[in-house]
Amino acid sequence: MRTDTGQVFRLEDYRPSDYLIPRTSLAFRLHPDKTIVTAELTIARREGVSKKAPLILDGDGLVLKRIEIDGAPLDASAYQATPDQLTVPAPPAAQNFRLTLETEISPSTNSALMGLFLTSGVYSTQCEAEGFRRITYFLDRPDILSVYTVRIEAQKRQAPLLLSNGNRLEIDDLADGWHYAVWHDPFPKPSYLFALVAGDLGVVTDEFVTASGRKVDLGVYVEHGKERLAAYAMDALKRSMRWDEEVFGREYDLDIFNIVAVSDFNMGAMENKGLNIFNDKYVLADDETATDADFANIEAIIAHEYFHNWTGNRITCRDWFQLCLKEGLTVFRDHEFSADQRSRPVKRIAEVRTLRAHQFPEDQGPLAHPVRPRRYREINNFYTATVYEKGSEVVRMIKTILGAETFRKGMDLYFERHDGEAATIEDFLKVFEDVSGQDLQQFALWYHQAGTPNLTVSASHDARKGEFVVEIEQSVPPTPSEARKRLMHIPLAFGLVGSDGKDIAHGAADGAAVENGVIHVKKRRHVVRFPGITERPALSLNRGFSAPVTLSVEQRKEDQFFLARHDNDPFSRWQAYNTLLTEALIAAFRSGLGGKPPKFARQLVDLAGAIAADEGLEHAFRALALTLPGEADIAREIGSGIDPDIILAARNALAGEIARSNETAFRRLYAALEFNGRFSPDAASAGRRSLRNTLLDYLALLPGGDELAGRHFAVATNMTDRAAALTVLAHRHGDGKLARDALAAFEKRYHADPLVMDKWLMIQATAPGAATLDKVRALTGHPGFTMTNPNRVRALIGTFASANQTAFNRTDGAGYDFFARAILEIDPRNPQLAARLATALRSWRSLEPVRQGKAREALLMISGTEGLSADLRDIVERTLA
Ligand code: B3K
Ligand code: ZN
Repeated sequence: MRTDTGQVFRLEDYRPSDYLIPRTSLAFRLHPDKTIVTAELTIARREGVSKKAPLILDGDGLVLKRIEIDGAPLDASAYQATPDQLTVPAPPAAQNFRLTLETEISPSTNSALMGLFLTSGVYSTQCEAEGFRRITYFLDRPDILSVYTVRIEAQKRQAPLLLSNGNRLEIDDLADGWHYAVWHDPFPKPSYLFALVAGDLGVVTDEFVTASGRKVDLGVYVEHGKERLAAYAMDALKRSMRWDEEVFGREYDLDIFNIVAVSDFNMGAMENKGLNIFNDKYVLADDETATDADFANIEAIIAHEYFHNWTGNRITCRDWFQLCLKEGLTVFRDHEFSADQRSRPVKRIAEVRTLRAHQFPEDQGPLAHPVRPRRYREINNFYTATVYEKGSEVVRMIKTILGAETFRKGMDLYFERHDGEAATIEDFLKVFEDVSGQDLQQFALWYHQAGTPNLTVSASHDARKGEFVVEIEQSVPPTPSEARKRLMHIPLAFGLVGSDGKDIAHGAADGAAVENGVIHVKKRRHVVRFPGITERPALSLNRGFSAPVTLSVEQRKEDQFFLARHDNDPFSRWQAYNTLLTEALIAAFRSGLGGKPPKFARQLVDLAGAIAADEGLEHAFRALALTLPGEADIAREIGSGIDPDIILAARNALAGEIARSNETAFRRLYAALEFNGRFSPDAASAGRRSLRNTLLDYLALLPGGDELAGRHFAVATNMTDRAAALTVLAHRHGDGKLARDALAAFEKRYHADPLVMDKWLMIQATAPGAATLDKVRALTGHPGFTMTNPNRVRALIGTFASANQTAFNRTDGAGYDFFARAILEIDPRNPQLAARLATALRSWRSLEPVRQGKAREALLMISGTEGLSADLRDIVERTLA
């Protein structure tokens, strides 16, 4: 483990390296704790660099066994090797030379899961961001592009399968039961995209013929016996390949594309060139084991990693500050893919919910950073919702500002101009300036300034003048990265909705650039006047969530209700009802603080029934509209002085009232949505299940609710319904026999399937109420749980901290204490996992004083511990700052 050196990396310090590595040959002789890695690097001094420039390579925990230059061993005085660095102070004067390095590494004890590791009998790698330096000394930075040839030797019985990037050149037997394979990747790539897999796995194969008629062999490798569970992933891969050709004009470039599923992995998946490595959670699925949400995630992540082949691999990042160049853009691409494969409005609502749940709190708390950060201590801590999700929103805004056609021209130019390069955000913005002739300087602030901008809006109608006036003011709150903010360019899509629900055509407005239904907010304050408006319209704002901002709109309740029923933009229609619900819940929270029971408007409660029954709306849309804002959503909107118990009580009260008032309609619909046909994971079928399960959630609050949920559980024919019913039972009727029986039945059925048991752990970890802590503590001793597998830890401890407001934030601080101890136990083994978990404490300052004090104690306990990893120390210190 690397302990903290306290070193801060700064964007302005970037400079090109003195040396390049045009070719890299690696030979692995695989052994659990004595793998020999021989690297033969062609080193080239960059044009114009002094012959005296020392060669300094990165390492991380390495032991150097042998070093040669141009075939001659190096005298001990000619180099210095520490675990973290190799220095050759006076390399040969020639422009090019060959450096041979031999290192010995231990994959079986590599519990950090960075570099080469052996878990569950499979050797695999993870090199992004800086894991390659745990394999051999290298210029381990993304602007060093090299052509790799990789030879893998292993015992054939243990590892009949030997994979690396690119195309396979050779495979043959060796003496004593060993064999080898040689792989060659013709595309120069950064070291973070190197990958190796060796083991004994099953495979599903298929092929894809590209638009230009080239055949690509596809393989999805999984544990033996699980091949059947890889069918959906394979299908998603082929759909992704076709989509990228059709929508972005991007064809796959190698003859082989492989995906390998592994069960111990720190992240979702990794886009290594031609050899994507996946957390098995995002590959394996069938109706018996996966929920509709799992299917949707698999589709999105398969697409995401595949799309990286062009946005990330062919064009990579100059340095890690540019991470959003590949991540934000690739998230945008996978969002568009899912929108095209499923329902665009439903997908958009889901994206915005995710953005608000993960990115907004980050932007509003101590870990806020710009989409393109300017400094970091540990780059692994910057794979954040801001870089990914807000990064995607920024690309979406470019498309909104330029229009679809010009955006596509810009993307084409980006691929043409930068293919084979390591690029920057400036390069990316420049292509759009070049194709559009627009100056994007002010817009670029979205990359440079952290914080969620707020727009304060009010509108008035002058019937006599026939004028509708909208006043907009922008502000960007200070964040740790920038105390003072500059004014942003915010593209605000809008509509003026008439009493028939249709948009009123509006003539030229003055006071701001209004173009194609978008107000371009660029100044602090805009007054936008719409002439010729005789009837007072309802103002529909930020349609499709055109900008990732918060809005404070002065709006009449009647207008909000009107939009919730009639806005012709489906996103805004959902938003209007969601805002009404949120406001009602905040009011209920405030009256709860004063010890008064909440009161909810009849109209609000009745609207739920009307939405549920509206046949003009997709099932999935109705389900999303009927899902009340989560406890964390409500807390975020309240902002400070949070008491999660009062929020839960308010939310339960509203849910109960909606259920009681709409009982008849809900029961009828619940029955009508029953479906006994063949399972399909498609969006329409999933939407139907989702609406029915949302109704179950309400009906379970009524007398006999536990029996209803018990029945739903007993007759379920797929995991979506089964998990939904189990959640209702465990969360709403946790003390009852039906809940206990269902949990036991689920465990009995799936005890041998760790991924399904993760759901069982998660459902229990998220049951509201202080008592859940003891349950979670007990579950850490369950035979299916282990602190050494990231998926298990995230399912039980991660969800407990990030998704159980009441139990985690217990007033006595016991939730924080348990959590802090778990993090300290994990950190020495797996710093990345520990650091990622710790971000669950980022909103501690918004809690009421007692909980705030307890959370701070837990953070101080972590930061006061000696020998913390760089990863964890960075998060904890920024959280406390
Ligand atoms: N690029 C990887 C993430 C790597 C995370 C390293 N800590 C997966 C992805 O975003 O596609
Ligand atoms: Zn990615």
